[in-house]
Amino acid sequence: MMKRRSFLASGALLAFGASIAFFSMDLVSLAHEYEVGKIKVQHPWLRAPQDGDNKAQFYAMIENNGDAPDRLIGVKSEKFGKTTILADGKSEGPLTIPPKQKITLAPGAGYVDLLDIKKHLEVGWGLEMTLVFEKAGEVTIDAAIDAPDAKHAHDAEAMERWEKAHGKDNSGPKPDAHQGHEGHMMHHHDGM
Ligand SMILES: [Cu+2]
Repeated sequence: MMKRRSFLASGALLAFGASIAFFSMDLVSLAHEYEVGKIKVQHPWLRAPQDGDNKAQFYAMIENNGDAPDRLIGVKSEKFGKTTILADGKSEGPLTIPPKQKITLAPGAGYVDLLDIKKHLEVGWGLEMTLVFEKAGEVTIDAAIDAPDAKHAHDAEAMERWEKAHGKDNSGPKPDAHQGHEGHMMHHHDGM
């Protein structure tokens, strides 16, 4: 698992890059990427569940440097149960990555639903999970856990809003910050 600090560092870089040009993330994607066979996975991240919910959405940029199409056919981890791949954001089905192309799973486009999450996913940390590609095989990645309303990977603004709403600003933890939140009973702060 990556340490929290490295996520914050790369988040700051990404926010900086994003403010210049939203689609120039390549410039700052030096770290946080994984390779298996001809497939490269960049900035895997997820939107943490809303308070009290147990499902999250997974996103990433997936590049196919091979000469043949490959498909993302599975996503697994002991931290969640069933997953549903929605390549077009609407209907269930594997995600095809054509040769020499990069596919971006992002809010408003394709994503993977992670269901039956068995553990609290702490925003700002990472979740180890395995992606299964039809040809390239399996690769274990560390997905950044972003705020439930994050617009892109390492969305520092969304994280800041989330931290304020959850009493995690600079004034330190406030034990009562969660009172009145729905689903507080499911909200365990035991780290990852
Ligand atoms: Cu990243």
